[in-house]
Amino acid sequence: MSFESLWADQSAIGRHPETGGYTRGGWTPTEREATHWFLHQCATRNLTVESDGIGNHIAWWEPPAKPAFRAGVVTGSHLDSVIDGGAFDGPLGVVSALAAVDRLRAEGFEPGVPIGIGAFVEEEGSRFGMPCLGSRVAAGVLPAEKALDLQDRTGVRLRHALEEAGIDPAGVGPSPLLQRMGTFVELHVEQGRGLTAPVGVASSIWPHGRYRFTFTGEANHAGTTLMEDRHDPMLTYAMTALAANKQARLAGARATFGRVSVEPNGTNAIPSQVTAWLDARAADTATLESLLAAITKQSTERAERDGTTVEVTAESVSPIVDFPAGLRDRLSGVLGGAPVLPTGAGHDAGVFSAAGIPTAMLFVRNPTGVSHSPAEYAEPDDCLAGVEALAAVLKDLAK
Ligand code: HGY
Ligand code: MN
Ligand code: MN
Ligand code: MN
Repeated sequence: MSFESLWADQSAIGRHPETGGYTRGGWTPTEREATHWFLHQCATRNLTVESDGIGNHIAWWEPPAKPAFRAGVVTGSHLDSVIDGGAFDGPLGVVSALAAVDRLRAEGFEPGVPIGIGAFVEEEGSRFGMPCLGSRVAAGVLPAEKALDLQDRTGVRLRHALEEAGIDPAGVGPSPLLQRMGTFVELHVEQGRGLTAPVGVASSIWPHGRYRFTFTGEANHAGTTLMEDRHDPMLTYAMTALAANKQARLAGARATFGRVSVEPNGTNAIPSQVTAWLDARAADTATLESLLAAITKQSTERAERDGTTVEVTAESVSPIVDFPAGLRDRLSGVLGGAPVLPTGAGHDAGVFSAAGIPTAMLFVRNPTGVSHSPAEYAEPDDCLAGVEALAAVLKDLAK
């Protein structure tokens, strides 16, 4: 099956007819449909699928002389998306992996070690708020109990979402899949404007975190309460969002508030509480920490003025990931000196690298430089260049 037909098949799953975007939250029907499509493609290629308790999968192309349990080279990414996200973030890595294996088989390559194709669940954390949820549980950095208690916006806990998807929550925990992951290479659409060549190699992932800000004030009547008598958490939130934007600009960092909920969310009552999640990122850990401290300080000062309170909880923090230089340079060399660049986006590759697995990433050029939006794009020729690059890298690593 050509890359083009694989891509057409997969990207038809869950595409919104108006926006062209995708909302594939973990274990939701459209994400399940995409996962089942992937598993079907693996079955038709006689790949041996190994799955873990939370729903990560690695499909293995074993060398002909089938040795016993051996580590191999794994490539892959995720099939879930953010809310109204783009087509490429995640799926491009999974579809390119299938196409790269097809290409290597077609040219008669026989791997010396197993080659695995991975699909890791809820990487975006768009449903349960925890980025790289599947890979973090697999790597043992997120305890199963904490993961199973996570709630989505409708109040459904992960344990119940798994049961609804036919998955027994008792199986959730550190994954045996990682014991066979000798090397991991993730191909991913580039998500800024950093890449001028069709394919690049990642040097590092910025440290980043998600922080829950809870602003508490005093519910009251929108029409009868004098302005000076109000304790409006919406005001404190708004001023905090402005402060975050200013501090991020000053620090050369990035800060965004999202996932905002207002209680009670009426039109004629001053709310009692506003909850908002801050996504903060910086090129180094010290800058990230000082950015968060500056935003929290200004938020607390504003809360004192407003007669409200603010509570900040670090929901997830991902340390900087510097991909191993030897592997990075090996990939760049195989690709004839492909450009090397950092990314401000988190990835499953970051989790596996932090778990001590030799890891690398390939980027495919994104001319719009937009991501987490239907405007995310990669040219067909650049996608094919990505498949060719991935096949060359797998051939080099698995020979
Ligand atoms: O949010 C991120 O950085 C990644 O796209 N999951
Ligand atoms: Mn991604
Ligand atoms: Mn993403
Ligand atoms: Mn009234």
